Amino acid sequence: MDPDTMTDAGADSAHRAGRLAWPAERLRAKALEIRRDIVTLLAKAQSGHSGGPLSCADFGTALFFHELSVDPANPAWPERDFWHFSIGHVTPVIYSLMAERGYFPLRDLMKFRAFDGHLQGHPSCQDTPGIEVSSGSLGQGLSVCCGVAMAARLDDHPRRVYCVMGDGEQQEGQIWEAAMFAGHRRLDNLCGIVDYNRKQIDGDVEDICGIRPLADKWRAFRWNVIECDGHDLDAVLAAFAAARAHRGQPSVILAHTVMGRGVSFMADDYRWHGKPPKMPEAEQALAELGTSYAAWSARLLAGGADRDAAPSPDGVGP
Ligand SMILES: Cc1ncc(C[n+]2csc(CCOP(=O)(O)OP(=O)(O)O)c2C)c(N)n1
Ligand SMILES: [Mg+2]
Repeated sequence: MDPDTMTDAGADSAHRAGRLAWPAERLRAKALEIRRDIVTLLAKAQSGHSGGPLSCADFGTALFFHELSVDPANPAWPERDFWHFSIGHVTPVIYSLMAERGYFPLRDLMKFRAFDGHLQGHPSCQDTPGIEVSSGSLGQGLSVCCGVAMAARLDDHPRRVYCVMGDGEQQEGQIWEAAMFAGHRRLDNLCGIVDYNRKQIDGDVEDICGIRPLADKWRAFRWNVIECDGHDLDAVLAAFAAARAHRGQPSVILAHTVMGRGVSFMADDYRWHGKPPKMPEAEQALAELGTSYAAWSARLLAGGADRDAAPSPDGVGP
């Protein structure tokens, strides 16, 4: 199934205008830049989470640069899709995706967690344009997304709703209340994405409070379950397309990932859940990613809002 050639029956063309629909090859190049951003902004701040942001980098890039219909120059664009990271601690990837997509200047990434910046450690809708709902307290995001999806249904609005969750986060009871509601209401405009990296803050998810068999659990709550390699962009695009095409049930994509993916000494190690690289570690990480701290921080500091990546659906804007 080729996601680029799929058409949504009855999809509203105004709503679809904000979708970039980049092909996998271009997404792979952007995902590398996202990883460089993540390491650089963490090294500058010397505070924040490394592991989860790196595991979300590939499917996150597909979400922002292929799937979502948004207008970064006008975050409140009424036709927009709704996206929400229920795992608020992965701000390094959220902010990188937002800046690279054109929500705010790339240089702002160098003020992550800084008093004179607008990028809090966890997403704040009062500080950052484009953040719809603050998050950080795990378990709440799917409930928010259920409300938005239900409202879109009642308004007969073509908006789709995307909720990124963690695998450790699946231990939160509130997720399953929301899952039950969405399944019961057949909210097929709702798509959950689970960053299934098998690690959480203090170890292996299966050792701390096992979530297996996760696919069966979601199916039992009447969801359409799609599993994919969350680092294989062709597979991720196919998963998004399958979710978009599915009718009568919400879909959840179990994206199998590796915590810390892309940096050898962080990969698959839960101890990188919540700490930033020290500067020598960042230099090693950035060398593995094909750049250096000096080069990449200079690129960020020189960067405005790259709206080339994000043409305004209204044809307005830079
Ligand atoms: C309600 C709540 N309980 C605990 C925490 C602390 N906490 C932050 S991240 C995290 C681990 C989440 O695991 P996972 O969803 O797998 O994210 P990952 O470690 O893979 O980034 C925990 C327990 C929190 N933010 N909210
Ligand atoms: Mg995890």
